[in-house]
Amino acid sequence: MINNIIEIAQISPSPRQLMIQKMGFYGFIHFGTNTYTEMEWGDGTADSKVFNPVNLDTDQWVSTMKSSGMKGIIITAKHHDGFCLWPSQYTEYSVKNSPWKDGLGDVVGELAESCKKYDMKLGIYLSPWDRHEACYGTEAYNTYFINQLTELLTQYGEVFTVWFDGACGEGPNGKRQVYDWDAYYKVIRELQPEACISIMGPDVRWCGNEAGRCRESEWSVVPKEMQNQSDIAENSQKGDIGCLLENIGKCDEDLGSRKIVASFKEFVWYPSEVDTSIRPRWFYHQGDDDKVRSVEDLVNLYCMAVGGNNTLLLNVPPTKEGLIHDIDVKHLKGMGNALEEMFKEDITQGYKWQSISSPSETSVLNDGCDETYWTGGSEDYKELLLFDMKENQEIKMVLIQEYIEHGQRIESFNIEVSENQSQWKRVYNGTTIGYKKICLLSDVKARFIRISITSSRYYPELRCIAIF
Ligand code: FUL
Repeated sequence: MINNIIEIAQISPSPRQLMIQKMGFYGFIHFGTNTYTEMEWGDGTADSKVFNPVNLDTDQWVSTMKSSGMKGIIITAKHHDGFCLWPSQYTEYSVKNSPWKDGLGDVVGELAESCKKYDMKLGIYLSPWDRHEACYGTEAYNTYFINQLTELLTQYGEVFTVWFDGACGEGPNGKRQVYDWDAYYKVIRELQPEACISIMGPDVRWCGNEAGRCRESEWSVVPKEMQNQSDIAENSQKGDIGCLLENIGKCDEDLGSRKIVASFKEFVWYPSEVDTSIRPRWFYHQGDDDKVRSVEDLVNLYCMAVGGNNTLLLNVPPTKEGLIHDIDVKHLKGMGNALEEMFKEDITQGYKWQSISSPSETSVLNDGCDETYWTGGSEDYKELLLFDMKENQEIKMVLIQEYIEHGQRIESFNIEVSENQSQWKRVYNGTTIGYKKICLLSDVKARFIRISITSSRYYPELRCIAIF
C-alpha cells in the first residue's frame, strides 16, 4: 500500500494535459441550426436554409470571451443534428447550403482567424452522434467521421483540444454506431499531436455534471477505469432534457482518496474539466435572456472550478444574428474585471515564506516563476510554512499550487492566522490542492499566516503560494 501510494503520487501529466491545465479557463460556443429552431437537440431534419447569422462577428465573440479571462474557445463544428459550421466536402448539410454569405461562409474559419488575431487557442467539438448523416450506424460512418476530423485538423491551424461528447439518445430500435475510437484518436495524434482529446478521450475527464458543481476533493490521478467510454456515455445526456445535466453520477463524489487507491489497480493522470453554460441551456434561446449567470455567480464558479483543481469550460451561445448578446457581454467583462481585481496584489511579494518543519529554500514559493518549485523535506511529509505580513492586514484569499509536473500529492492542509504568534486561529480546512487551489476567506485580518500540510502521499512540492 505504502509503495503503491508513493507510486501513485508520482503519476504526472503529459505535456498536452499540462498545457490545458495551465490554460485553466476557456470557452464553449454552441451554435448551429438549433440556434434558429429553438431546440437543444435538433433531429437533423431542419432545413440548412434556417442558418443565417446576418451579423456574424467572430471578433466580437473572441474579444468578449477573452475579456472574461478565457484562454481559448471550443466551437461545435457539428452538433448532434449533423449540420456543419464549415463547408465540409463530405456532406451537403452545412453552411454551404445556407443563405449566409450565399453559401460561401465558414464559421470555423472565421473563428480560427479571430482566435489568431486575439491570441486565443482554438478547440473543436465534433459530435460523434449524428442524426442527419445517412451512413450513420454503418462502418462507412467511421470513414465519414475521420474525413471530417481530417478537414478540421488540417485547415484551421493549431487546435488545443478535440472535444468528443458522450451523449447519444438513440433508442434500442434506432441506429447505433460502433465508433472506431482508436482510429479517431490516431488521426488526432497524427495531425495535431499537441491537442488533448477531451471527455470521450484519454486526456481530459468530464467532471460528471453540467451545472458547474465541483467536488470538494478533486484528484487528477484516478482509476484507469474512468477512461472507459461506455461508462462516460452512460452518465452523459441520454435525452433532450432541455437544460443542463445536474447530477454527479452516483458514488462519484470520491475518485481518488486512499479508499479508492486501495480498491483499484491501475491509475492514470486524467484531470477534470467542469463544463457548464452562462445560460440555462447550451444553445441560445431568447427566453433565457433574463437568466444569464450574474458576475458574482461567474466569479464564484471560477473560484470553485479553477480553484478546485479543474479546468473550466464555460459555454456562451451566440444569438440568431451571430453575436454574443449584450447581457452576456456585460457579465463576461464584469467577470474578467472582478478576477483581475481579486488577483491584483499578492501581499507576499518582496518578502519570504519561512519553512518551519524542514529547512529549505522558500524564495521559489513567490518568485513569480512558473518553473521553480519548493519541496518539503520532512520524513512524514508534513510541513509548516509561515509568513509574516509585518502588520495586520485583511486577507481575502490564499492561492496554492502544487508542482503537478511531479504528481499530485497533498491530501489535507489548513490555514491559520495570528496577530502575535501566541494564539492561532484556524480559518480554512482543505483537502486536495492539485494544479490550483483558491481558498476564499471572509473576515480575516492578521499579521501572521501559516499553512500546515497535514497529510501528503509523498514529499509535497509547491509551485507557489500567494496571498490576496
Ligand atoms: C451534452 C450534449 O448533449 C449537449 O447538447 C451539449 O453539447 C453538452 C456540452 O454535452 O452531452
